[in-house]
Amino acid sequence: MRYPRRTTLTALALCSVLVACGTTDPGEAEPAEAAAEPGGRAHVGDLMVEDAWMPEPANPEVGVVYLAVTNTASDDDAVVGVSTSASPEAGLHRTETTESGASTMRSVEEVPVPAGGTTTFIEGGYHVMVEDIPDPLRVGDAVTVTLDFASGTDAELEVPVREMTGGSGQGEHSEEHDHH
Ligand SMILES: [Cu+2]
Repeated sequence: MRYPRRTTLTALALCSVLVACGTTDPGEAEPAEAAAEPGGRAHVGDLMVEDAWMPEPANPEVGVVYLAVTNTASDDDAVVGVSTSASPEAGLHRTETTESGASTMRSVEEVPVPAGGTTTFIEGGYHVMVEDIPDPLRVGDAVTVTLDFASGTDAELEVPVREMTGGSGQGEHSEEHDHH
């Protein structure tokens, strides 16, 4: 009896296209894809960065980057620095809600990524803040973002600029940064 090997290969190919195709085993990642990948992903050692994107800036000089970092190592790690091709001015920020319900944001030294955990950079929480953007970014553009980790790893990824979806976070940002 002959097994239909092509069927298996087709299933695998399909699987890699689907986003929610289960967990990715770092040991089985294709070596060719180990460095920077297009489409907001990077996989370096025990660190995986996924779903990175930048909403098209409402204020052309100010942008944010959202993403998710997963640490599969047995030691805690942290994002301790960030840089981007979009602007020389990039930093780690956290939006917090005060007791009165007001939303403020402050710059943070590091963003913890616990062992075996995922930290999400998201509207209303941690984010990469990009200021003084010299050339306006539009939907369809991509910028390079490099995250520096406490462990010494650097993860470089290509971050697509996409249409902003829902929420009012960008308005808060623009407002906040006008106070500088
Ligand atoms: Cu910010």
